[in-house]
Amino acid sequence: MSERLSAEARRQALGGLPGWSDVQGRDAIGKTFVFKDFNEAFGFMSRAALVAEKMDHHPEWRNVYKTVEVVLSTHDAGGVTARDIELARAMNTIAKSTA
Ligand code: H2B
Repeated sequence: MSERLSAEARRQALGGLPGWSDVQGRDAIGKTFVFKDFNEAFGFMSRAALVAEKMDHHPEWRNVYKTVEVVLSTHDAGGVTARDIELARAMNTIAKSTA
């Protein structure tokens, strides 16, 4: 099982993840993605869902029209682990190529 990242490791990881930041009040990271329209937002979610399922690591997320709010935390570990960083990175890559 993955271990929670140290404060320093997490700070460094977030430095390389544009748009991601600590979630207030809990041990998690989050990002709000805004797309052109619902079609693009849902396309992003579909592709991210396939990656998440393959990783067996799943996001908490909420979609309203063209906005997707994502929160990542490793529930089994009670906080942010390398698995969250990996999924966050994959989501940024998917969002870049979603158009
Ligand atoms: N997703 C997330 N975000 N955190 C987890 O701890 C987690 C998960 N655990 N997806 C997985 C599923 C676990 O429950 C299964 C049994 O592997």
